[in-house]
Amino acid sequence: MPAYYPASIEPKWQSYWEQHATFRTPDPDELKQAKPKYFILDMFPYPSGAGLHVGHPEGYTATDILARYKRMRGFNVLHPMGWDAFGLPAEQYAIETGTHPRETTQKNITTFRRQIKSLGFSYDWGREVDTTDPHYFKWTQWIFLTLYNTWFDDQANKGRPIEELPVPDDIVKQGEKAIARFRDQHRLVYETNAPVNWCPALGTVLANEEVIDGKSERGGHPVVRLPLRQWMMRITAYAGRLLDDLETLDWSHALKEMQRNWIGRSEGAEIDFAVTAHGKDSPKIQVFTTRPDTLFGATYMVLAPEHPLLSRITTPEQTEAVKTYQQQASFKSDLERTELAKTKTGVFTGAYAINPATNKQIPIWIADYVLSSYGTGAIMAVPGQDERDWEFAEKYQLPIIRTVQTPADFTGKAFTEDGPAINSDFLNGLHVTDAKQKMLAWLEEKQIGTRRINYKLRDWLFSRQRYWGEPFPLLHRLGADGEPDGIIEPLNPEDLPVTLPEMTDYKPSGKPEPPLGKATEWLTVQKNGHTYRRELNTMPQWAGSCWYYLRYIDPRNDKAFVDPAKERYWMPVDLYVGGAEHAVLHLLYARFWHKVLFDRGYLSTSEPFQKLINQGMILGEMEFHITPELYTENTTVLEAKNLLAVHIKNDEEDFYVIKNPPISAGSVPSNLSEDQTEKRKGMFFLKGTQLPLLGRSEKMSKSRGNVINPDDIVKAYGADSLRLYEMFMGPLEATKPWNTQGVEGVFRFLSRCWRLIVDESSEQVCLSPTVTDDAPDEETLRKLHQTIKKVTDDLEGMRFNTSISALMELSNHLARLEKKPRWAMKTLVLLLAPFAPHLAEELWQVLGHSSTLAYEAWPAFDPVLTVSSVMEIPVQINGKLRSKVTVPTGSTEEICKQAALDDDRIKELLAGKIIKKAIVVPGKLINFVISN
Ligand code: ANZ
Repeated sequence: MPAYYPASIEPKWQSYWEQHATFRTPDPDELKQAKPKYFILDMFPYPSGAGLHVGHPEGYTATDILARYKRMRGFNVLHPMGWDAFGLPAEQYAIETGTHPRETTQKNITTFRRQIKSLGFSYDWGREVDTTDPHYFKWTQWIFLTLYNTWFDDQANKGRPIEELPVPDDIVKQGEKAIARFRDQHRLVYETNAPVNWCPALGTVLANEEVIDGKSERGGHPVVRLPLRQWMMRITAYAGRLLDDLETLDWSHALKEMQRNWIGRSEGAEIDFAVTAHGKDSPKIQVFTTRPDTLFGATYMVLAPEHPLLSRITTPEQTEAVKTYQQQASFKSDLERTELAKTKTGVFTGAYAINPATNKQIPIWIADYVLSSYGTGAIMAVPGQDERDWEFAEKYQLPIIRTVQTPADFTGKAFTEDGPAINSDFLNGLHVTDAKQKMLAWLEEKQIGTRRINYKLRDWLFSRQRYWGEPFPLLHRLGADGEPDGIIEPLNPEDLPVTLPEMTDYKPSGKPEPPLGKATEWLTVQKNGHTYRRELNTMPQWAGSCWYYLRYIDPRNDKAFVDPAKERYWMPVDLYVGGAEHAVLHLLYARFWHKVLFDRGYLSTSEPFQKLINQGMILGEMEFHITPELYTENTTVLEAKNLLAVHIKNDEEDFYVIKNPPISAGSVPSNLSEDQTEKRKGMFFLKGTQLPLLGRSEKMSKSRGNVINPDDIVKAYGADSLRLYEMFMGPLEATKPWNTQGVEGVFRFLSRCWRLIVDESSEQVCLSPTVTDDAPDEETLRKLHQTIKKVTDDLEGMRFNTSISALMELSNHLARLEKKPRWAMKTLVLLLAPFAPHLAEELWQVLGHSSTLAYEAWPAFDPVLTVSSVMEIPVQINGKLRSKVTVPTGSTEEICKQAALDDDRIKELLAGKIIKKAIVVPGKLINFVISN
């Protein structure tokens, strides 16, 4: 009767853990004895209305297995969970239905929490955080102020308090406002007029990643670029450190590469070009180039349409054309101007500059493929060596001079590879690297150029014109006219948090202005005899996730965002697991904040996440299609009694039957199930035939209808099976297709473990009479030690799938035993515990224990017993092979010799003989030298 029935076991243990606070993590000062710490972190989810997806439990199960394993190994484990709960969907829903975003968010959190708890993860729920909770975002605002009050000292290469910023005397002389402005220009948080993506149809400003090909991701509405007052964070100041410190991290090469590419370090030079025909005070245009060696081939210059010098250098005849072009460019995003642009466009300014190497006049153009936000916003164009410049030169008939010798077989246009310099005077003959160095030295000597490192990384556009986000803790002082007078007053820490005003109307105003502007009472503040207006922007969703890992360390502290002693104990995060979609921005932003807090003395580590793993994506179930090419006119599809036969006439003509896919001739069936197929040499075939199939699985999505809901799996098979299956699918980091049959497979394995220990013939759950106190036999002993070693090594290496295989093998072995040694059963249960904790707890109880196994010691293995159990060794007498003996692998000389002496044949041959010498090479051979 008591078959394995997870629905009765799992809720029982979940409430046991909750009631006993089994996974409450003690603070370091509560520990009675010193313990090594292990901080294991999941990327916390955005609690969407759709509920948990099977992709979530993948990473959560991996970390949970390790958290449980580490506890059993004596670590003090910090394993928390929380909610990244600000965000656009709740606000859009509020606009549509009038439901307050807080309500929607809380409802979604409740669902997520229930779902996550139903999977039996060993989180310390007492440390749960919610980014929308004022007790939490009070500290997000506090950290914001810390960044606001920090400037970056290039010399010291670190952030320092704004009060320590040296203010030049002439500014001090100009008074309060000038000093304030000077400081504002140097803060890590600053204001600027930045172009934003404004979507009139949605009535909101969108983040770059919410705009696809010039249209809003939601609804596909046109998006225009508008300049708007924006808050920025000076992440670029930290570009060098964000790049260099990647070296110290235990992250995958691919992940580090993504970060490196995003930061995009470029080594090159800044070179000055003098503009002609402007008399003595002719302005200089500075360009950034990574190829100073090509200077002799710079036949024209291009400025970004926004370049500030344009108004000075453009000739009257060209002014109109330049203005029109500037306006057109202002509507385009950087992406549209560069990667998406089909052709290059530009306008001549009428002005010329001098190429400092050739002393020749070259025309100055503007073109939108040059971006104002990179380098100096101006380039020297070298069409011979740069493809973009070539295309432009060809279109506008500008001269092209090659400065690198092309190979004889080169037929292309711009030549971007290495080769000897030509047409370049003192550089001729030198290859690119040497030519660069020589040109740099020449430029420096003539004082027309300097070495320069640039980064692709842009400052972080930090403000959003939305309701459901953290308000900025800043006030704008109002002048007599009721308008901001330019003085900004940060709030004092004791005035935090600034909470959101209660509103009923979340509708956008139709203008790119923040909805908080409608909260008239909330936005005006009286302070020190002045009237202020609150900053109306809110923070982007990234803000809350920039530091949540620190709050878990000390979640209820209302004096500080984290207590320094606790921070020193827990940081850095030992393992961080999450999706690759956060491989760039979230990690860069969090590392940036962390470094600032470190510089300001609030943290003890300069990097937050020591080791990081990206779990692979889980795709929908495999679908199988008959290879479409096989549908020729010779293919006929016959229908008979619900069976479909596909008949193919070709050289290997055959007759195939497919079970009931409702297809018609010419259509491609895709609902073959996996058991109707077989895989040979990496290809899928219709089972038992030569008919090739295309096996494919797609991303899970609502529209494809292939989304798997974890709740359904838990209901049908239990949480332990879901956990085990997600780990058994393949390596954690691989992309894997879902397969419900696989869940059945692991369910059968767990049922077998159950039957090993539980007496199924009894009415109640009790120990099977086959479990005895007998000592395990030699083979079982070795199997156990080998499995302990395998599972331990695999857990350390995060190879969950292979450790599960080892447990399956062990259970098969144990199932074959008539009498099952209790010690073997205990070991199996302890090894299983991190993977299938509910079942393990239940079996542990059946084995006679009265409390949780969560802190039981992890089984140890004896290395001697882990090697393959026995081996044969040849036994010689006077060099002649006489017999073979079987000994345990790794046996000592003594044991080998004794085994040989005990061998019947050897005993016979040695009878009455004197052994002069016994040569024993353990594991290889035994040779007795005797006198005849
Ligand atoms: C002359 C040259 C010759 C260049 C050549 C390249 C190849 P990275 O840093 O690797 O992306 N550039 C500089 N500033 C720019 C801007 N604001 N907008 C668009 N392009 C810009 O590449 C830097 C190179 O991109 C610079 O080197 C410059 O073109 C261009 F054979 O200068 B080069």
